[in-house]
Amino acid sequence: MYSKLLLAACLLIFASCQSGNQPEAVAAPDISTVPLIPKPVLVTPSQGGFQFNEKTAIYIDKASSGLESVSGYLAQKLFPATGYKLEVAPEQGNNQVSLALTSNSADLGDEGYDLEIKPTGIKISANKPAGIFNGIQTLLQLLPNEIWKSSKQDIPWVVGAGTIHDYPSYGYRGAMLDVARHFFSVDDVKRYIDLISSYKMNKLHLHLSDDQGWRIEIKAWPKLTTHGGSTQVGGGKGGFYTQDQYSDIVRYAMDRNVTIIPEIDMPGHTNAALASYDFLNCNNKTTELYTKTEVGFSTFCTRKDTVYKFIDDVVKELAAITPGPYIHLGGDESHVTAKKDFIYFLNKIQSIPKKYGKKMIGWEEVSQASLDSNTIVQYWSNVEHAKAAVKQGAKLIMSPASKAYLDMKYDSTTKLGLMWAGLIEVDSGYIWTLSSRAKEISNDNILGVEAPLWTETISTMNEIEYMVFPRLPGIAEIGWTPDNSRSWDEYKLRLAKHGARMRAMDIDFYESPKVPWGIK
Ligand code: IFG
Repeated sequence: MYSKLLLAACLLIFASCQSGNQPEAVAAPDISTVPLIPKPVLVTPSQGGFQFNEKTAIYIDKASSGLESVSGYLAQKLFPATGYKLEVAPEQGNNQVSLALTSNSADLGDEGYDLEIKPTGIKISANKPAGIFNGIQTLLQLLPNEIWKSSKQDIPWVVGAGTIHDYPSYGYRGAMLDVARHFFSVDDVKRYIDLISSYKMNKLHLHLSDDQGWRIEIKAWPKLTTHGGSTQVGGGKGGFYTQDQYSDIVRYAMDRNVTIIPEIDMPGHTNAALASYDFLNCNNKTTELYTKTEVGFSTFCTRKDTVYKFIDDVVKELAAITPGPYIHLGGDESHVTAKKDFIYFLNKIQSIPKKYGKKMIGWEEVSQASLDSNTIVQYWSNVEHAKAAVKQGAKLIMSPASKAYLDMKYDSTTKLGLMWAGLIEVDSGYIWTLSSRAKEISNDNILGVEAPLWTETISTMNEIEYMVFPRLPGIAEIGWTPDNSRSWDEYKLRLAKHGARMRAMDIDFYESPKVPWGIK
């Protein structure tokens, strides 16, 4: 009886707090029961909730500059499903989502936020716009799943009251999309950015060149795309991004707190370039275009000045259209490059990104050379290379193939994907921590995590989504949520309830038998 009275009282209080002509009071969900991914650091529910309506506005704190983009993003994300056009209000008041940059919470860092929801309004505060963006992602996940619908839904847009204090464990939380084996359109890449940014991932590494295709226009060397971009695995027509299209992707990503990291793989994985320009080959003969999926058979000629001039031209043009601080120059699987030539090559190219104001990232094999102090090493399969990198003082991006390669099959029945690094079911892809790969590798050597999707066997957005979901949300959580507050037994229940959100996002995800999808 008592609890019924209490509930009635809460509903009454809730109903009376709302401004504007409110429909009958609606129960507000307890925010600690909403299946948020990644799991926030601290969620404190309180009674009642906030209901959006056509008068709800956004307020930008007068002392906060640089919030126009995130404010526009919030309005753009809310409009399709609610039909509410959130205007920016000139003055602070009730029935608003107010955004403010404050520096009174040091533990938030650059990407953390405080989200406060009261019946009278919502407030997101952070030290930087990135934190506001991440607070918006959490607010969107607190809204009904229908918020992802592209047409107006007539439901009460209610968010439970309470506060969330949240910030990431690692600064580098990323995904990689291989657009070289199979080419993907600008729209597909933008969809991928929408998806990874909704889980607070902030890096997208684009694998832009490989044996099967060169995917970015380089004006000084046009045949890289007109010839080298003309096909793909299986012999299809391939494709490439003009520099304008690449800049469009970069802008779209930037508006979603995602930094684009372009990769031109070298000296191996270079057949598309070797087929386009003869001088890149030691025998001065172009190779044939390649549409199968072997690796390790190609190499730039490492002793020609013309090759380094070519690389300089490529990096110069790429750096000019890449506002982010990183350029990835590959370095993996150079099986036909003599070791001394490989090391000579690596020692020469590391200065090129720096010349254009960028930091170089390389796959773990680059740690066989003497690493420039700025070079970042991406660990993927041989932990000895990762240890060698740490010994040289390099920072690591953790992408262990046996845990984070999203092209690995889920189990032996998965039609898509490969299995050379093992099978990665949803539980296995979640049950690991970045600093447990070797005792010599501790958190102060680690920038964060990245989940690569290689596309030898993947050629459509649906196939991307099937291989990437539901494992990517787990990777996002490994990068965001403290290890000591993560457990598979709790996560699998939250992921099960989160399934409805992925369906509302039109994600064609793999319904793993490891997850109790039916629970409420
Ligand atoms: N290894 C190759 C990729 C791709 C992958 C497929 C790296 C760094 C196997 N290199 O992973 O090009 O073929 O799982």
